[in-house]
Amino acid sequence: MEYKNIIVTGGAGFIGSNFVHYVAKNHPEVHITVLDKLTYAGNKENLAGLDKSQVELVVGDIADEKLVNELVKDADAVVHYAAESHNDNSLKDPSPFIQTNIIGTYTLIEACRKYNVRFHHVSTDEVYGDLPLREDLPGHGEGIGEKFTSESRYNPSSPYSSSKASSDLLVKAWVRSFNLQATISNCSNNYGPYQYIEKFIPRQITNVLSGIKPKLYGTGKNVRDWIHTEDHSSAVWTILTKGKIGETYLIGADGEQNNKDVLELILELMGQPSDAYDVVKDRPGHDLRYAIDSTKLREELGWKPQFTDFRSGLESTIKWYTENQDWWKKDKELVEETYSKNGQ
Ligand code: NAD
Ligand code: TDX
Repeated sequence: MEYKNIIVTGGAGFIGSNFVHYVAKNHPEVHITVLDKLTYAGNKENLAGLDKSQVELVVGDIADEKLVNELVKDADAVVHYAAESHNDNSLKDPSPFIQTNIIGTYTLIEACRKYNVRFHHVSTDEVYGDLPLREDLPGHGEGIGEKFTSESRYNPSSPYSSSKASSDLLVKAWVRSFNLQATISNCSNNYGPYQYIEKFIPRQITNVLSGIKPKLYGTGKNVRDWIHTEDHSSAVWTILTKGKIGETYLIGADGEQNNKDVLELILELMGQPSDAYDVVKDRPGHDLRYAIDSTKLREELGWKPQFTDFRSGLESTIKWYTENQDWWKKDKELVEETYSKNGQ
């Protein structure tokens, strides 16, 4: 299926803006309307350099029914990235997570139902809760049943992940009850350029660049399944254009790493001693391990990740934060002050 006029919600945030750049570069015939509220995590600069006749930014809220209806009625598809996305923030104040992630998604799917517009919902592996650490499993977890699939049980841990799980369930119900033309994807942890500096990898890189010691939560044994954001973009485009309506696809690139190893690699790549970090207070309810089985997406839709060398992906991400200090420096003090008040 081809789409000529798409709306990308949250297209001024980290993953959304990477998707907008990806589509602008690889599919120049597609017009993109970015609908973004420009919260603290959204930044017009993330769309700098794009042709304004191809990419239009509308600053607004996905929960604004009137605005959403006006935009959706003229679109072929909505790719929905907008969300409150940070677990730590959701533990301090869940309310914007409920409003944006649940009410916002509801507003969008109602508009898509009304105008019969294709909807793709971008979600997270965190809706499935966590897996035990491999070291705690018999045989260190080699074998069947150790990764999330689209059949895994929903079991979210935090206000963030439960609000995302709620939004997934709304989309599933709208497909079944109203024949909403929707697909869902649940992706693992992304890294790459334009990621807001509250998140693990950019926080540690910009700490080193600012002469602050990186901060590791708890034991550092928690495992995340890292994927380069450009691979997430190609996967979402594949699902949007080739995915089967009503299906859920899990996106991952077999990138499991524990936080301590990732931090030590950042330190090594930045020329620092491997123990030059502080251990800080752990996150309450901290999920132990995420791991994605993306066989369905690979075998049914023929998708394959390209950026699977984590070391070189991390090197280019470090280079990006080093060369774009104006992009993050203005926020650094406030982000660190907020963490520090929380003992992190
Ligand atoms: P982000 O916080 O960097 O960006 C979110 C964007 O949404 C920002 O531009 C923000 O201004 C916008 N936004 C927030 N509330 C809005 C509202 N009410 N109306 C309009 N715009 C609003 O987030 P991200 O890390 O780029 O994540 C994007 C999506 O991908 C989210 O849905 C998230 O759940 C999902 N996801 C993220 C990851 C990850 O590793 N970061 C992994 C899997 C899935
Ligand atoms: O300073 C830190 N030190 C640290 O050890 C921070 C900010 C995090 N951590 C740990 C917590 C996690 O185990 O690093 C890991 C990654 O943390 P985050 O970057 O906050 O990501 P996570 O909680 O795993 O969630 C991310 O991936 C799934 C995104 O923020 C979500 O939006 C996405 O759904």
